[in-house]
Amino acid sequence: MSNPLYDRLFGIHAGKDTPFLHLPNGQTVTHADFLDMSARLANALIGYELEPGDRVAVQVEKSPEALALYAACAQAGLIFLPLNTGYTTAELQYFIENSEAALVVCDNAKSKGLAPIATAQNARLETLNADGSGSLMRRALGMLPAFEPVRRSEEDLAAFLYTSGTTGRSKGAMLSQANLLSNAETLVREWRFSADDVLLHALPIFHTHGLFVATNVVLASGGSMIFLPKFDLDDMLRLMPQATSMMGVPTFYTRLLGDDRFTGDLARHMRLFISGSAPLLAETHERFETRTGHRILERYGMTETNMNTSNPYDGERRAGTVGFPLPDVELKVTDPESGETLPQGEIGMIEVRGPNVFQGYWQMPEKTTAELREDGFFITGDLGRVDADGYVHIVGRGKDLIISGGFNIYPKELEMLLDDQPGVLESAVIGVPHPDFGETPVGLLVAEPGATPDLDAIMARAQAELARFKHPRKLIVLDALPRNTMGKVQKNALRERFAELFT
Ligand code: MLC
Ligand code: AMP
Repeated sequence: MSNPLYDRLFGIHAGKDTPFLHLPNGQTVTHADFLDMSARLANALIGYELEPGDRVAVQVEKSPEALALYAACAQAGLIFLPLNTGYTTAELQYFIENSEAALVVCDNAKSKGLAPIATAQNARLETLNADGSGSLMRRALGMLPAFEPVRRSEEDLAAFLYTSGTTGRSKGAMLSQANLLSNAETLVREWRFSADDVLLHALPIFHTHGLFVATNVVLASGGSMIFLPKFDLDDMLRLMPQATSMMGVPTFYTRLLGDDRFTGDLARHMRLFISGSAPLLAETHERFETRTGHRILERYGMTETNMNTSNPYDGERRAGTVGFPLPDVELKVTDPESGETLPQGEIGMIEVRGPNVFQGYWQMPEKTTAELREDGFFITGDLGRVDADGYVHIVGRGKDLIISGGFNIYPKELEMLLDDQPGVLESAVIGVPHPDFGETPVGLLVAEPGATPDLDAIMARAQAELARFKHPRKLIVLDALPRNTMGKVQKNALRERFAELFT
């Protein structure tokens, strides 16, 4: 039976004793081992009486078993919904409810808090811990290592990834099998991945970058990965000589460059360094080339679209640009107000269309209509221009978004929390430059008349409710927020004023 995602990423490796995952402890998981694990997990999932199309919400640490759960969902026709390990129980409640998940898989440490939420949702709750233990694997280990993939077509949904909006709650971006496959196969060709590749994989596997770019590309090419639980500088330096390629957010590159042990010698065996998820400073690009002789290949994508553009493998990788639209992606720059295409070279809203573009937001037809045009163009929210040579430049964001170390933070979510705190009249959250994370959030508060907000208590509240990466790095009380004649807070003025807070 046909199941294109499973067949083309996983099934092609059936019976192969070739390495797939090299673990930091020196162990290797072969393709055959991995597929055994996936089949056992698929059997376990089906045993929970899940139906094709059901959502499986997964908040677990990175491990081979966690990755096999992705494969198992593909094999069993279930929709994989990975969640940032930093999310608090309060944040998770929304995702579980909104997606109407049928199964929630979490770490033991989170299961107590999630149990009532899962019960209220009529969802099953199983555990999977960083070391592969937990109720899910316990059950899977008793299953057969064979599972006939559930029949699916390319149009069927494979995954939901939640992405926040400038206003309101997070939206579940629905990605079809074709969305994932078309992008993976394009990237293998564009970036020349092959079975000889060993990718140094230190990204989390709950976002587009680590899961759909890095992992799918390695799967589609038959290569292997040095699979690290997280970015650890010592591990990176120790293992880089065994790798041929690396994908990372800009923080990976600045951290490597910040360590004198990172030399051209360590990177000699490498064929390709790729950066994305946030802007790579031209200065980082240049320092990296001076140190190693390698020019980083920068590409541009997002949750709703996977990858849209890439600098060329052969040809000039231009610092400060994200390269050309991928072969099957159309890109245009439009007037944000009218939607009309602008003359070449002008700055406007980037819109993209192609087989990579998602199917819409889960149960949010108005949001889908607002961002995904009827003719298939997706309004990215990124402002950019295309230069005379065809290179795309991202020059800013039309959406109010902060990217810290590759994680997105929507100021609105923080502002709503800050506005609710005792003694706070109003607030504005801005991203300011940060040497390690690129940008970091700062909360600017205006006190109610006569009140003195307790900043420590407010910070503690934010820490209790929001994932660690979203915590404001600093809270500052101002007399008033600058506003334009329309009454809109002038965040640009605030960003300028506080630009040097951390640099
Ligand atoms: C961790 N922390 C962060 C953070 N990551 N804070 C702000 N921003 C981040 N990105 C917290 C930690 O919990 C810790 O809290 C403290 O900050 C310092 O931790 P650290 O040890 O310095 O951080 P580390 O764990 O090393 O993580 C940093 C990182 C990681 C950059 C390696 O964030 C990372 O792997 N980022 C990649 C994100 C990513 O994959 N993005 C792709 C999205 S897909 P405490 O309390 O312990 O001090 C996408 C589409 C596309 O955007 O185009 O790719
Ligand atoms: P996400 O929705 O988490 O997938 O984040 C996607 C956003 O990250 C994009 O809309 C861009 O704003 C940003 N982004 C991704 N890659 C790059 C890049 N190479 N340069 C600048 N911004 C990027």
